[in-house]
Amino acid sequence: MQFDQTLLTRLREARHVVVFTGAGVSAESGIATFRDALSGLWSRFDPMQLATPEAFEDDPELVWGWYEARRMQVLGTSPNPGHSAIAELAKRVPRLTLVTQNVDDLHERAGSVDVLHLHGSLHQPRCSLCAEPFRMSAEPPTEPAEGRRLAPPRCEHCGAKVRPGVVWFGESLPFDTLEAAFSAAADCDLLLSVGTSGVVYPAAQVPEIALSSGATVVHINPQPQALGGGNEWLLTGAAGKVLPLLLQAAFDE
Ligand code: BV8
Ligand code: ZN
Repeated sequence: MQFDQTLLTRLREARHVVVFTGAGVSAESGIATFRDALSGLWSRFDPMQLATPEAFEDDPELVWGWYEARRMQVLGTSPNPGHSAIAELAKRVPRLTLVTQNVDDLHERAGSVDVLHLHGSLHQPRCSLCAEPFRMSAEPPTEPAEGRRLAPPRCEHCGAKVRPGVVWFGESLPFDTLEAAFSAAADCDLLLSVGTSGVVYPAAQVPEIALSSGATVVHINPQPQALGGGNEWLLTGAAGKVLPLLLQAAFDE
């Protein structure tokens, strides 16, 4: 894969790089992207319907079962070379801020630290009433993660239902995390947007803020992306392939 020298120079000379990831960065770890995450029991549902407070209110066992199946899937897989390249990039540039829309912990397991999770995490369930964190079993699944209804556990503190620690549609994003992501985007020289279709707001504002603040924005995606012009670049391909090659071309040749 050939990279434009201008792009390589900008990455090498960047003072502050933001990496903004979506479900695509976990695809090569076998984690279905959000829209493909509905198989089996859930194939008849639109994720937009299930990932809402109303759905959990309406049918807690269906929704909790879906998140548990997804959590088990994450526990049963591992980071891919895309996650590892992002962790490696943090050692090659003066400052890197990693902002993810993903609710898995594959960035952390690849060695990234201080990950800004805009949409929460599968691994931090909490009480739906008093917000007390709830400790889940952390051992990988014995049987393959298949779909079944599951009653959500009860909070040890107040007895209310435990809910997934994710941000549902219609819910606000964690304010401090979003603020930190927006200010990093406004400050950075270069933003890598990896594996996101950029349809979900306000997260999708992160690359827009970087671009309007004069940063170079590089999309890494197998699908063509509509580019705004000037400072936007597209590297067509899978994150697990493109990112290691990009680092090698920029820092090792
Ligand atoms: C809020 C956690 C308000 C849950 C998620 C109408 C217009 C505009 C906005 C709205 C609207 N109606 C409602 C809204 C707001 C809504 C929104 O944006 N809706 C969109 C869909 C229209 N947003 C919200 O509700 C947000 N909250 O606005 O609050 C508010 C304000 C004040 C007070 C109270 C409330 C909350 C949004 C958070 C939702 N939660 N996740 C869960 O995971 O179950 S979002 C979820 O979908 C994911 O986290 C991800 O971020 C998002 C997108 O999922 P995917 O499409 O699967 O993933 P992605 O986009 O990353 O696409 C995959 C990409 O990877 C593709 O491009 C593919 O080509 C590429 N790819 C595939 N393989 C690879 C690859 N790339 C690289 N390598 C590969 N190998
Ligand atoms: Zn409670």
